[in-house]
Amino acid sequence: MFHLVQSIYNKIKEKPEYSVLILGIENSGKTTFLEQLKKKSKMNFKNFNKIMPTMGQNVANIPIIGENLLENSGALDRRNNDLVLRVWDLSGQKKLRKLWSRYFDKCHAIIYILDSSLDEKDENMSAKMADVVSVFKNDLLSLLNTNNHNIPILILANKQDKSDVVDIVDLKIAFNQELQKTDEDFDSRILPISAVTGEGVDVAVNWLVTRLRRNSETRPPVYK
Ligand SMILES: Nc1nc2c(ncn2[C@@H]2O[C@H](COP(=O)(O)OP(=O)(O)O)[C@@H](O)[C@H]2O)c(=O)[nH]1
Ligand SMILES: [Mg+2]
Repeated sequence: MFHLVQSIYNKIKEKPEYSVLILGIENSGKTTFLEQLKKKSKMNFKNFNKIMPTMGQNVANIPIIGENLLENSGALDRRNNDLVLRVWDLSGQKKLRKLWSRYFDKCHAIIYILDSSLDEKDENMSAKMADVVSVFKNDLLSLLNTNNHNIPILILANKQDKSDVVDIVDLKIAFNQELQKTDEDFDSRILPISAVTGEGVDVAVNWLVTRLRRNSETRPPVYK
């Protein structure tokens, strides 16, 4: 009886909503990652092969139960969620990256996603990664202001399903160097994922939700 009442209550009460930005240069897998979140949440999602380059933005509300997506929570009904991630997939094209910073003050977490795969044409792996790190620095880190110091930053090394990928340790060194240059002590983490297979995505969501809950007094969610 208690569980029934609890379950009905959960369906009708206002839920805390946290905004999460997905940033990263074009082709890194931002939209595929968002579609993977929808897939794991038993929502309608786009066929990964039919995703076109994003011109404006894509937004989706992802239900979370505990620290998990529906797929991993054991629950059958997403209305039993206890919080919502409002996930913004913004365009990574050069001229549109300037718009990212407009979203910083209102967001609760930032995901920076990168393509960590290497193919024959990337004989110079450091050049490819230098670009990824410089966008992280110039379009993200350096535009965060003092109101944003408690925003957790999750860096996702995507496309881990490919045969040749950059060593995660090298990525940690490169990104941590930039993070340490700032005056703020950002809560950050680098995790390997594949947006296509979904590998690593649950761990990533878990890391984020733990931070969002922990920060909920200093960066309160919106109730909707
Ligand atoms: N192999 C592989 N390809 C991926 C992965 N994630 C994205 N892609 C591919 O990378 C390309 C760009 O993905 P998209 O989501 O449009 O990137 P966006 O520009 O950052 O939104 C598409 O061809 C995707 O199928 C992944 O985890 N593994
Ligand atoms: Mg896109």
